[in-house]
Amino acid sequence: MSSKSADIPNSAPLLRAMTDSTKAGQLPDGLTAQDLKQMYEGMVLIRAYDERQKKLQRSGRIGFCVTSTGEEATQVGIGHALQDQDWIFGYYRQYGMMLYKGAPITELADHLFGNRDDYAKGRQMPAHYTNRRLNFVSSSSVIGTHLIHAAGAAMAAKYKKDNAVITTFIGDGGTSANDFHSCMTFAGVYKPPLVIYIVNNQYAISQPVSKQCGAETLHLKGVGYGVPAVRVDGNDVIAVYNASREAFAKARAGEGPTLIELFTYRVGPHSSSDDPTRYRGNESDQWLSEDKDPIARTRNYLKSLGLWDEAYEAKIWKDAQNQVNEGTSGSEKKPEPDWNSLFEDVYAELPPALARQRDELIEQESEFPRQQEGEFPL
Ligand SMILES: Cc1ncc(C[n+]2csc(CCOP(=O)(O)OP(=O)(O)O)c2C)c(N)n1
Repeated sequence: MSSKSADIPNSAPLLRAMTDSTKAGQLPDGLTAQDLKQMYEGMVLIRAYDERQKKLQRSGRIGFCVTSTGEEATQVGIGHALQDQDWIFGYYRQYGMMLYKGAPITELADHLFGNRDDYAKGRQMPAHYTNRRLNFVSSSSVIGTHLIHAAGAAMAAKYKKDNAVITTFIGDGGTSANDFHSCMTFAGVYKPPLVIYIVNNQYAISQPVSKQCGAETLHLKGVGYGVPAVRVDGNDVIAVYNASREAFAKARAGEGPTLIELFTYRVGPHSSSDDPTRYRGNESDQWLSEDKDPIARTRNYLKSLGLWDEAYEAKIWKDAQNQVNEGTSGSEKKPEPDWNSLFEDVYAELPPALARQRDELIEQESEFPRQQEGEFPL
């Protein structure tokens, strides 16, 4: 590694499942062959979606995107352990869980294009997804604010005894935000059914963990607040699943919160506005190697179980790409939201001053033709 590379903390062991040689060739406890293939296919779909997002952005058809290439196992391992009544308070990099839980690609793409069917009506920052059916709560662009909402929701779930687990997510950099510490205080004191994930992908934009935090590992931040904490190999989908299943069972049994540090790597840029080669050279190449890439590792594990062959591989990639193509091409053709929609959703009855502004805007808009469809206005 170059001197610029992330300073990988290694003083606490990472919980692993797939790379334990005694386990190779055996189905893990509580998972069927079908589960493992479903998880693998889920990760493939996320990567195919990321590839499409990048192309759409590079060709100027969407303005901005965020990818999670390299972090697929963190999302699928957790997604597999979640139950329907559970909640997800994530940030911009957890959309893979929505895909895994069956959110249609079109829904995600409508949001990226900010078109008339975008659930946020073009008002949210792109890549800030949400889904009511999946209890996937819309996040703010301000890092960390959702963590205190999650702690509050978990306390409510405890009082209501509704058997829901609340999950929340923060990046390594985000653990420096005040809201992380407020969330941890409430979690430690009130012991609600909350599972806090630190997705340690080793960088907060250009800042490696060693420049963000004096502690050697991030899971230690749980210990200080009285929240049991574990450190898991975030590129091992079964280890992520196992840790989540255990934490969720504890939460449902009234045994309180858990903090899970998922040690992983962001292979791509922070967002489409970032150029990571400027601060870490070509370091990311090594994280798509057979022994690190979560998809390659799961593929090798499936092979060891006799569950994989070339025809299966070709089929699932083709299916994923078709799904992504169909989902995104429809979204591109849809028109932008109506100007009218800017004035909806806050007041049951629009105050006269706002109604006047709306009428003026619509009148002006009819005088100036819109930009061509598909042209991003930035
Ligand atoms: C309070 C706040 N400070 C700074 C920013 C700018 N910002 C956006 S993303 C980001 C880095 C976040 O890194 P990390 O928490 O490690 O998550 P990752 O993107 O690596 O998954 C920063 C500093 C912000 N959005 N909000």
